[in-house]
Amino acid sequence: MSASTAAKASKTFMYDPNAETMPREALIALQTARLKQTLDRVYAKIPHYRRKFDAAGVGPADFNGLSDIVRFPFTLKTDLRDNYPFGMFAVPREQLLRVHASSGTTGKPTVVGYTKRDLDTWADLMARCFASAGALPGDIVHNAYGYGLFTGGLGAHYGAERLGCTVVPVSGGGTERQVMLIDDFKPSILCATPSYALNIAEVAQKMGSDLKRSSLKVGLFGAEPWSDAMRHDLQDRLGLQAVDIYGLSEIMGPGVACECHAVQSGLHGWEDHFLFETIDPETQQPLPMGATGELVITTLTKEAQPMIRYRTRDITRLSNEPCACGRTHIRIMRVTGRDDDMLIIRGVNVYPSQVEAVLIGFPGLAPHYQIILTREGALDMMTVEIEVAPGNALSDVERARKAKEVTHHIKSLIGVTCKVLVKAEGEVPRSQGKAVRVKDERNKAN
Ligand code: DLL
Repeated sequence: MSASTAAKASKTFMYDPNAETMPREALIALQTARLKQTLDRVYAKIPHYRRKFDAAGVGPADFNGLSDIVRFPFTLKTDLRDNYPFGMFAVPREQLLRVHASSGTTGKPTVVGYTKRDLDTWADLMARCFASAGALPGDIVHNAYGYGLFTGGLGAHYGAERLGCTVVPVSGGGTERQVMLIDDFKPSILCATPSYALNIAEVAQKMGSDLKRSSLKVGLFGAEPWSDAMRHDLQDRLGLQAVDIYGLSEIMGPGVACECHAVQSGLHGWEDHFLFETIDPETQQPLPMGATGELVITTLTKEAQPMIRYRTRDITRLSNEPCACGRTHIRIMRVTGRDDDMLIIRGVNVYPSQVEAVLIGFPGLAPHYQIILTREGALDMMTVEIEVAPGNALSDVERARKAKEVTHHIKSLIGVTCKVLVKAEGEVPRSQGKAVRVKDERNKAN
């Protein structure tokens, strides 16, 4: 490590350098011991796992090292649904201090629960994330993640407190008030989904508040896929360093992995608490390090609700190349989208975040977009709705010309043919939390 990198890295660790810079051999030994315990516990305490292991012909005794994990069956979101609401817990319900739930696309939500120790671990890991993003004790954290059943608000809240920050628990919505509070309280850290951060930036501009010159220094953005183009746009509008944070309720909530502010490339996955694998979503076979596929996570320390080989549906790749910040944990490279969000348009696979990367920074356009799917005959059609940049009223002819330019760019960069509609200012819906990027009208009666 060069002297300047070392200096940068040393500033980076405000939380738990020993856990984050553990040598690989020590990390493997810790993971192995913790996984062994986890397998014993789930087999003994959760009938669902016992049945699944028995059906697959494996048991905790078959685990003799990390590479044996591939012998164990996957856990899916449907397993949580089938055991709704409280059937996946390894402790009596009375020992849960909190539950969260994520809304499913159909029917019942997925319920997750935490013991006191789980909540402590979560706060510790979120504190690690804040520190890795560049937050310091004493910083003011403006937390615009939604509070409630969603894990974002409370997850960030207790992590920021654990690091010793002052939390402003503003939650999502009421965007003008958010801008006023940022102007008045002078937070240095902003927590929000990237799409909501963009909404805040836009409303601030309309209110005549220049957030670029505000107190904000770091944005902890996650809970939805976003592109590097969006990162640069947010950094530019908000005058901060936009850091990617990843997590999911089934595993814990936010804080499973986070970028470091020193390097901002790939999210450090906290391997002392989680085991990360990637698989080919089609064949379900494990992939080698560096290959792109579906992220699979096993929890190593969860007490209430351990997860064995949970299929996240998130598409990414892992990197074990050393990071200049000094952390030894594996990096989860930017999640490009979910396996189930992938669109197949005339035989071409497309993720909404790829479309985003083309649209953002396009001259004369605002970074708001939505993808509408329709069906024409047997073919799926994709229409991309985008918006003119503020104060840039275009004539119909100019809009059609702009639409053509964008169509051409999407075709040449992603390889998919789509329609583009350039709408007037304010016509594309704004996000208050997780943005709805795709509207599926394929089954809508004409
Ligand atoms: O979104 C937890 C969270 C809150 C993460 C705040 C980060 C910040 P769920 O509602 O269960 O939990 O949704 C989890 O969101 O499987 C991904 O598909 C997506 N996701 C989360 N973080 C990222 C990210 C929270 N940084 C699902 N990049 C995950 C891309 C993300 N997708």
